[in-house]
Amino acid sequence: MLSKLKVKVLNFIIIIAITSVLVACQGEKEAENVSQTQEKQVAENKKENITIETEDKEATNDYGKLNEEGKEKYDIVKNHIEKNLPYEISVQKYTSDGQRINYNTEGEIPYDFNGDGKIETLKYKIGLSNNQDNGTPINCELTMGNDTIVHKTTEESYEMEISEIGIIDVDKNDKYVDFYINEGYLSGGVSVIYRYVDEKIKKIGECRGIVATSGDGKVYYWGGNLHENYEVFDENLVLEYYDINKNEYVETNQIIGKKLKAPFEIKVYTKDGALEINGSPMMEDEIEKATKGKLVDLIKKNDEFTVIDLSDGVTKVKTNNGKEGWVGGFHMVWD
Ligand SMILES: [Ca+2]
Repeated sequence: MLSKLKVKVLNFIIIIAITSVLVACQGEKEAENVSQTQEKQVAENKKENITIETEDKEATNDYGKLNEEGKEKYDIVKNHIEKNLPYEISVQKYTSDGQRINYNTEGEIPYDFNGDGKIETLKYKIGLSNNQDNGTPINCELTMGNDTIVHKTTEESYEMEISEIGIIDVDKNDKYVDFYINEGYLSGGVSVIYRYVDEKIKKIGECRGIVATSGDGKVYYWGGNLHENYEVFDENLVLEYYDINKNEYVETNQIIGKKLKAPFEIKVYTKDGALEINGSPMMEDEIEKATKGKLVDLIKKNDEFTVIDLSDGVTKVKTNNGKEGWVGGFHMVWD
């Protein structure tokens, strides 16, 4: 079972390595846009009513009463929310020799979770099973105000152990800041989203592992994007998201027409060639065999290409050479 996880982690690391260039470039641009939008909003607020002295939470809530550690946690959460990224606390980590150990199994996060101008404290406490040497995180007690709930993993298996506790602001137009528990890992994981409403902790949704939010009700998750990266998320690459208000997955073709920069060499095939390699990971020689005679063009590293269509899980692109073809899933190779 551990080796299965190792493979996943390895897969994940390789994905990061090959996608970070692309996503980092666009992520910076995105961060810039976010901050410009925020500046604009502040400016508009000032124009509208100068008696609204401040929408600034630090000035109106009891931020000043927090100790240094509390302020630090508050600031980190705020910083992530501003970028539409989740703030996550991992409850496990790997030692240098590959052993998985539990840590951060108990803690608290101060924030204004219900928009009343006062800071609440979200307390969490992980419950461990006794089926392994050091226990598996299988439940999490969440406390806010006078309410306590126990989140139990949807399936008490190795795959669905609790991996993170996170904070997100799914919709910046409502007064709430939401929190969630991740079970499992990456695209195989599940995030159960909670909200503090009328002094009660309520479950408001459940989707695949959260990677970012839109700020207007969309939750982006692992497996819903053309490329994914743990550090910086790029909204331009979204293929599907989870709508928190409808509680359902929604497909989008917003990527069509976008010009992207290849972070590594990309092979462009005929559609059936791309379909052959779309799916579970394959070895290099298997890929070669499956795509024999189906190669249309090569996109070199740093070359731009345009996405022109999406169909059956593969992506149609136009290269700099003016050729059109299809790109299948990005397959990782390991032995
Ligand atoms: Ca509050």
